Amino acid sequence: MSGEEHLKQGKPKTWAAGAPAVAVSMEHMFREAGALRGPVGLAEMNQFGGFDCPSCAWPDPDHDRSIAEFCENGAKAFASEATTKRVDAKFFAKHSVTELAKQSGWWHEQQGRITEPMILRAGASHYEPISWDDAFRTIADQLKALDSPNQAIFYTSGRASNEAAFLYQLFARSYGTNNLPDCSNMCHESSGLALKQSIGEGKGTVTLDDFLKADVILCVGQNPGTNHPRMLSTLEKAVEGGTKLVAVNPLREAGLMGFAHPQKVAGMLGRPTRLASKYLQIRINGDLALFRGLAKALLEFEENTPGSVVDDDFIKSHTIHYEEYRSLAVGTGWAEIVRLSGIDESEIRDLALDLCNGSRKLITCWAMGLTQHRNSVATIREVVNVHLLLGAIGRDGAGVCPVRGHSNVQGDRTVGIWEKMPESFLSSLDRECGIHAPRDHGYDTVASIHAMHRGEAKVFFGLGGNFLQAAPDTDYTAAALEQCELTCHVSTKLNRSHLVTGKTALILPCLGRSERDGEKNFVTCENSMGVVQLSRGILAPLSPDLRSEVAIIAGIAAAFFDAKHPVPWLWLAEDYDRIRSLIERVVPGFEDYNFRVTRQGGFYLPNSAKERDWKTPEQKAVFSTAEMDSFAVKPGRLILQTLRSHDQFNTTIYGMNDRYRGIGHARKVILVNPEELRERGIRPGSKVDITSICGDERRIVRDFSAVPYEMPRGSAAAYFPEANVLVPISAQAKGSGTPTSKSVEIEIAQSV
Ligand SMILES: Nc1nc2c(c(=O)[nH]1)N[C@H]1C(S)=C(S)[C@@H](COP(=O)(O)OP(=O)(O)OC[C@H]3O[C@@H](n4cnc5c(=O)[nH]c(N)nc54)[C@H](O)[C@@H]3O)O[C@H]1N2
Ligand SMILES: Nc1nc2c(c(=O)[nH]1)N[C@H]1C(S)=C(S)[C@@H](COP(=O)(O)OP(=O)(O)OC[C@H]3O[C@@H](n4cnc5c(=O)[nH]c(N)nc54)[C@H](O)[C@@H]3O)O[C@H]1N2
Ligand SMILES: [Mo]
Repeated sequence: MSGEEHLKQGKPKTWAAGAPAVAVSMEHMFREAGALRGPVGLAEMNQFGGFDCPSCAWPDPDHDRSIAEFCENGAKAFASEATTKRVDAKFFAKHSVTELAKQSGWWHEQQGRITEPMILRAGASHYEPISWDDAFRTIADQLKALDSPNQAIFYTSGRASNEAAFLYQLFARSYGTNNLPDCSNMCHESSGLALKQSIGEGKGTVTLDDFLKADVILCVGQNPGTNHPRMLSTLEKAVEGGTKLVAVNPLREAGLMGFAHPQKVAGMLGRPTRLASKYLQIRINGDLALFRGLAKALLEFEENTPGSVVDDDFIKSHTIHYEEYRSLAVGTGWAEIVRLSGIDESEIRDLALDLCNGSRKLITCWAMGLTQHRNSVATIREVVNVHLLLGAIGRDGAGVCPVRGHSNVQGDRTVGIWEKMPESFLSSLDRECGIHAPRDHGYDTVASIHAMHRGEAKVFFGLGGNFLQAAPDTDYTAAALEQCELTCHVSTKLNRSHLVTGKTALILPCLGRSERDGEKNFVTCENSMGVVQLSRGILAPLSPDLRSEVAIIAGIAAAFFDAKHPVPWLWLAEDYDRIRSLIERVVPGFEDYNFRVTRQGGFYLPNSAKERDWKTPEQKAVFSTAEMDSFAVKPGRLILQTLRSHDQFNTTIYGMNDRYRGIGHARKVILVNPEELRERGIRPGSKVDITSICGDERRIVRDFSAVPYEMPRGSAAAYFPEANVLVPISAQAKGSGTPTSKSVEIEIAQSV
């Protein structure tokens, strides 16, 4: 396999997993980690007392785990981390930064683990080794030289453990800034905000057991076959027990249609369980209209048979603004609902009928298809409106389920990674740690990019992640990073953010989650359903020069502060129990942290909405009444969504295939509704230039292969991060600030 592009298109698949998934898992494991490291590591992944899968945040069963609680993409993530290939001083001596920057993301990923700290000195062409102490001193000196702590930015990607994340934000705030943007700003920020406003809790309200009790599960704007494959076993069990699964997605994704369980004989023989009983192929960004239509239909059924559909008792005792919402939904015309959603009235009524059996057990799951649009917050609040009508929150078999991405993105936020943590958190932090945390809000991801671009922020520090490639508007973000005095990344693998740098750049290589962290230390993570669990690495570290994220942060803090500072950084890093004790004192819900987390399966954090205790200003769940709209483009243009292929984890490119969609050996592709291609006279497989339009601004990428692909008229899709060049920095979701990576206005034209 090579990173070269030579597109092969086959038929999209109609089910996911089965024998091919197992074969691909094994191939990645043996190729990268070898016959010794591979099987030993994989056997411990997601087991009680083992390490947490470094891929997605889907929970593990609370009890009865099977001997292989992982999926193909978890296996790829593990293999990528456990690889025995090395990016060491010799590698960097051989390749200049300019030369490395010419290579593809796939090539970068193939090179292996970074094994020692490296520095790119001002004006130098190559990275060279640096000792840990000198690296810490360089960072501390640079931070001291700034005019204000707000000139530094501390980014976090959601793989950092609770312990690392807590220590990191403690350092940033002790230093004097709330500039703590994270990947969540680009991910589920809209979900957190919408849920907070509507139900007073920014997290989902269901557990795995609820899935087996639901009548209907709506899976909206999510591709679990690729991005949360372990979710398919849960969905299969639910469907086998009589639950109806309904998919809402512009693309017909294999993993929503069928699943062949790799641990079952029928699954291995390629006999899948049918999953979705209805598949609503919605227009991109048509979801607000769909859920408004669903509410309208439910209210109409209620008119006809009063007391049978809407949960009156719940609405009376638990909610406000019902009457306003009811008249808004009833007054919305069907024609408008159908036009904006692209879904027929009869289909919407049919779906509503599934919810009219009196038990009202609805779960709605969603991911990036809902969160990365201009009206995402309003859309997610509309989902909640439907749940409130049915009283489908805080009850068995019912609730809302934003399906998180990175394995600890939810935990990072819980322990303080946010540019605007509430006063309650900051005041406990001050009290328990003896610091004075600043109170002014910091920069989120997009604001950080602007601040660097203006030259107002001069140090960029990344705890994991690949900021350049994850952020919108790649060229603008690159120019922003290049303005910095220092860019510094704590990383496991080489990525493009190491190659587009400030004047000086540092790479600080850390242990991966599968590796042992000393004799005794383990870390903890919170999954998508609020369960905190321990994660203990098992493999020998690939190099003696790797340090844990905790040790790296403590090292920097100790180099920056003198011994009189109230936080004993190095002492905390010696034994992570000490960090957990501190978290326990600062963050509610972590009582007896060190004890409870060592129990099998960990513990659930409290969730007020699940208990129907509404932490909104009014102490009630709130119906919202947004204008119904959807992203519209000028005639002749298309709406582009940027999404993940089957062979990547975010910006990490494991391979060049998107097996379930039938696309092989290419990533610079644009999937387009076939008629749209025909009308433009663009032949399948030919090369097109894509221009995105935002006001007067134009951004362009060239030579993408055009692929006809079944989806609603007016839509297109291309892979993240290749298409990020097209996502305008100024296009953000209202309220949450998330870049609108799923609704970009574009034109396409045959390349010349
Ligand atoms: N293997 C693997 N696993 C991953 C990741 C990975 O890259 N690889 N990434 C992790 C991360 S950080 C995250 S956030 C999650 C992401 O998980 P997903 O959200 O599943 O990821 P995307 O590929 O962005 O897919 C978005 C889906 O939404 C659909 N969609 C797009 N626009 C709309 C719309 O307007 N309405 C509706 N209803 N649907 C729409 C797309 O067709 C696509 O199926 O996965 C996590 N897990
Ligand atoms: N256009 C477009 N843009 C998007 C999205 C989209 O759908 N479309 N999705 C957005 C979403 S949902 C997200 S979450 C962001 C993701 O943004 P990020 O989280 O910033 O990106 P990743 O690709 O997950 O980061 C990969 C890098 O993390 C490092 N790494 C891996 N494991 C570890 C570890 O254990 N410790 C440390 N310190 N480093 C490690 C490796 O060096 C690797 O290169 O991208 C966003 N960007
Ligand atoms: Mo994400």
